[in-house]
Amino acid sequence: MSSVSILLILCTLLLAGQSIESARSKAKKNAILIFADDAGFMQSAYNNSVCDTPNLDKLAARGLVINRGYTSVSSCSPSRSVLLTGLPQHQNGMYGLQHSVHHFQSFYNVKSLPVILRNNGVYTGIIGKYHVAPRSVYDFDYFKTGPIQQVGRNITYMRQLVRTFLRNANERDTPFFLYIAFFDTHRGSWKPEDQRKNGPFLNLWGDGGKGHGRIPDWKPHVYDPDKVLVPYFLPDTRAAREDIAAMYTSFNRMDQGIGLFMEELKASGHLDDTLVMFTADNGIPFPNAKTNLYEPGQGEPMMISSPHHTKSWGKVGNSRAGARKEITGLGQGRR
Ligand SMILES: [Ca+2]
Repeated sequence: MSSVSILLILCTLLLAGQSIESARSKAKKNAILIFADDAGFMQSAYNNSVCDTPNLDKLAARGLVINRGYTSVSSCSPSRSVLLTGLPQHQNGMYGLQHSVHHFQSFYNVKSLPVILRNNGVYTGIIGKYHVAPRSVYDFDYFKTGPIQQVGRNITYMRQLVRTFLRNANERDTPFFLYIAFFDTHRGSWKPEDQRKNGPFLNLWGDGGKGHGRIPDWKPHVYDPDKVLVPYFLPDTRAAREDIAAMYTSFNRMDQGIGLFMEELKASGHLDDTLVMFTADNGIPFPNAKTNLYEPGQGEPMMISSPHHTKSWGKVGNSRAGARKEITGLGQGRR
């Protein structure tokens, strides 16, 4: 069973089961799934000591770090379809990418997580990248999927959307499921002029530089290419190091966004009745990783923070602590 299937089952059991539990208790149980795009193992929880991830570190301290998480397919739309249906792509129909000429979509009779939850009285929302179809299969009550960069990288804008969603949930007085799908750390445009302006990972977009705009809540971190950790599956070249440094900035922006969302969750009164999960759709956008069946393409970071399972806080699931680090000597990757 893939890790995303486990997540789906967790959500369904937790949320849909409340119609039974609510007869006994007024306590609500909610879920937030934070989904990164093409993100790797840059958190301290996975032994990266260079990229700053204080908010994912806090989440790790409040939850379980899964050390053997995998996607079903190392490609965006199919991975998301599996996440949201619990069915492998050959059963849900999303064999390839949804957008443009690829034009894949799931079968009309597929039941997705948000629709199942809605039918059980759960308020559902998506903020960020969608990349699945059709809407009738993958529908949410609160649907904020564009403009794409604004809903996936502008952490101030995303924070406002999260606040609105949580306010709506409180007004409805129902449990909720919120799917926050970042565009970070996907690469930006391949056009040389766009890369020069915004950086290869849109790492300059919104940093306050000339023509970049400013994301008010973001404090950009710039990384020295000489100090980044080059994974074992990449050549240690200047070009690779510069790309990794840019990706760290994008990853750190996401981390800062997660900190903002957790503040909003706390302010809404739901920090202690909400399951928070973090994972990604496929490996990092580098050779041997994204779209490949190798470990760097299929392996995903994964954390699950449950306020009801405090004994698991700070622990690592299926740990072989230090083994990977010792084998590669790189200090980056799973434990
Ligand atoms: Ca992706």
